[in-house]
Amino acid sequence: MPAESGRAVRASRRAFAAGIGGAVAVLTALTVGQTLTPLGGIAVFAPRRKGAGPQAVPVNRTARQAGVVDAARHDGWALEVVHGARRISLAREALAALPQQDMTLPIACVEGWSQQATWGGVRLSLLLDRVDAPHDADIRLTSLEQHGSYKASTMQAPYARDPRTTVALRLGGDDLDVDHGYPARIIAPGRPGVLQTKWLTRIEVLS
Ligand SMILES: Nc1nc2c(c(=O)[nH]1)N[C@H]1C(S)=C(S)[C@@H](COP(=O)(O)O)O[C@H]1N2
Ligand SMILES: [Mo]
Repeated sequence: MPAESGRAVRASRRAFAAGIGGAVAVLTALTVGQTLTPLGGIAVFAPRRKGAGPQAVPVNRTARQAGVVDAARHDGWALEVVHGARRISLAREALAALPQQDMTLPIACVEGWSQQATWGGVRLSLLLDRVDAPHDADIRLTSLEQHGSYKASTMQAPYARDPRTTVALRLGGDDLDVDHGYPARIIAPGRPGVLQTKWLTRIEVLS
C-alpha cells in the first residue's frame, strides 16, 4: 500500500473509531440522562421530603439561605406588636411567660409536601388583645428576613382571631430550630405554607 493511501486508511480508521466513540458517548449521555434524572429529582427534593429536616419537619428555606442566622440568635431580639400608638415589645422570655398552647397543624408547601407537627407558643389573639386590636382587623407579619417574597405576609382577621393561630416558640416540645423560624414563627390553620412566616420580628395591626 502506498504511503499516501496508508495514511488515508489510518486516518479514516481513526475517524471511524471517533465516530463510534462519539456515538457511544451520545448513547451514554442519553442513557445516563435517563438513568440519573429520577435520581436527580430525588436528590433535589430529598431535603424537603416528609421528615427530612431538623425536628423531623422539612425546611423550604434555611436560616442561612434567608440570611437571618445572626439576627435570629441575637440576644436583643424582641417581637414588636403594633397597633398605631399602642405598641408592645416582647422578648422571648416574656412570650414564654404568657399562657402557652400546643397546636397540631400541618405545614402545606406548594412544592408538594405537607407535614403535621405540634407547635407550642402564644395564641396570636392574646397578643392582639394586648394592643387593643379590633376583632375585624387584618394584620401584617414581618420576618427578620429582609428580601424576597417571604419577608412578610398579610393575615385576614378571621385567621388572626382563630384561637388555633399561634406565635410558635416550640416544635414538638423543644425550642424551634433556627431553620423552623426561631425565635418565633406564625402557625395558622388553613393557610398555605408560604404564609407561615418564620423568624417573626413584628406584628402590625392594619386599620
Ligand atoms: N421568613 C420566611 N418564612 C417562611 C419561609 C421563608 O423562606 N422565609 N418559607 C415558607 C414556606 S414556602 C413554607 S412551606 C414554610 C416552611 O416551614 P418550615 O421550614 O418550618 O417547614 O415556611 C414559610 N415561611
Ligand atoms: Mo412552601
